[in-house]
Amino acid sequence: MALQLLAAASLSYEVASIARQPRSPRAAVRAAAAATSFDLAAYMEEKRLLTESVLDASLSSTCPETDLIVESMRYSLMAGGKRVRPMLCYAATEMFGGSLEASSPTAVALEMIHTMSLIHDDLPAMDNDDFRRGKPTNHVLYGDDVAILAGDAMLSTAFEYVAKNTKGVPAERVVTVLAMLGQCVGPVGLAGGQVLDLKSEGKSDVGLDTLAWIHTHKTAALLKAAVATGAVLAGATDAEVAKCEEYALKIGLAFQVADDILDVTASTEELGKTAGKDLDADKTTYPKLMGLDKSKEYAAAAAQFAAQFFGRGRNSERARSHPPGRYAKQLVTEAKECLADFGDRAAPLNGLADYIIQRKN
Ligand code: GRG
Repeated sequence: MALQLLAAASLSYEVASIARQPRSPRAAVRAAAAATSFDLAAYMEEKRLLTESVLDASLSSTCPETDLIVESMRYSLMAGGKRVRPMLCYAATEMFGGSLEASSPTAVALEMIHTMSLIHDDLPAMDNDDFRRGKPTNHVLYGDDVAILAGDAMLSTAFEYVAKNTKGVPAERVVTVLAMLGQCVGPVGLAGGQVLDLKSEGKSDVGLDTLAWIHTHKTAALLKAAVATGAVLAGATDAEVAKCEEYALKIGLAFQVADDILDVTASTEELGKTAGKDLDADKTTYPKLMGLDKSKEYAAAAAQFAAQFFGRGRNSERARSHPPGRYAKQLVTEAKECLADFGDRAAPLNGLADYIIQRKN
């Protein structure tokens, strides 16, 4: 099934922009897709289906002794989610003419790392949340002990999976990918960003620079790794990879700003996770530092991204009523400029950036 989807995705991408109607019924996605000649809605749905398929095939218990931990891992891995990181990886690979087969193990690893971070983020020692992706969190179902170990096992499996399953790619590229994945989880990645985030809670002297550092590492680092690894696997040069990383950091920052805003504006049902957690924990967020109105303008790009790309209806209306601010426009313009050399091949990544703001021209 995964291989069939891989083949279908490779073939159909060629004609997607001219021949296909968006398969997603989501009006917001259709509207944004219509803003570009590229059929982003179809592209996203194709990559989402591919991701679900390769994830499903990536993890199974091999003996009765591992049934419980693998069940717990699969529970969170297959719980849905937007699959943004695999999509970014696939889009970058295709931009440089690489094959989806070559990047699929890395796409799996990215989603495993992301899922691990969500399991750990939800633990009582961290954000203490009992609701994620519209379902009870891993520790609520399996207990803190198993959830911690499921996260740990998911992290190590991610690296094992890339090392064992990446085929047809020179070994040095695979080593580079493994190094990039390792870096984005460590002190200058998810873990470091999360530590500073936790230690900033309840403080009144945390400034925008610190907040940007938190977001750049806690959230944007994995998005950066997603785009960069996709590029590396396809044989992009160092300079090309650097352009991709710059692009990803810009959209990554906007992505987390949207999360901050949604935490205070959207409902638990809409989010699929408990709303208002940042306020409760007195976290440093853009709304806290700037006020909600100013941060909405600052991050109208991100609100658009969340509302339209991710189909949150109530937020689509909100996003429409808050035209993009100067900073948001600049952010997306800069992100797209990073990909200017790649011409039409950047359409999928540019399409994602286009969701960040609603352009008037
Ligand atoms: C254990 C080594 C180690 C690291 C983990 C817990 C942690 C350290 C970091 C937290 C990282 C985190 C949860 C950042 C928030 C990122 C974010 C915006 C998540 C939401 O991503 P979406 O919207 O979620 O893509 P879905 O559910 O759609 O996949």
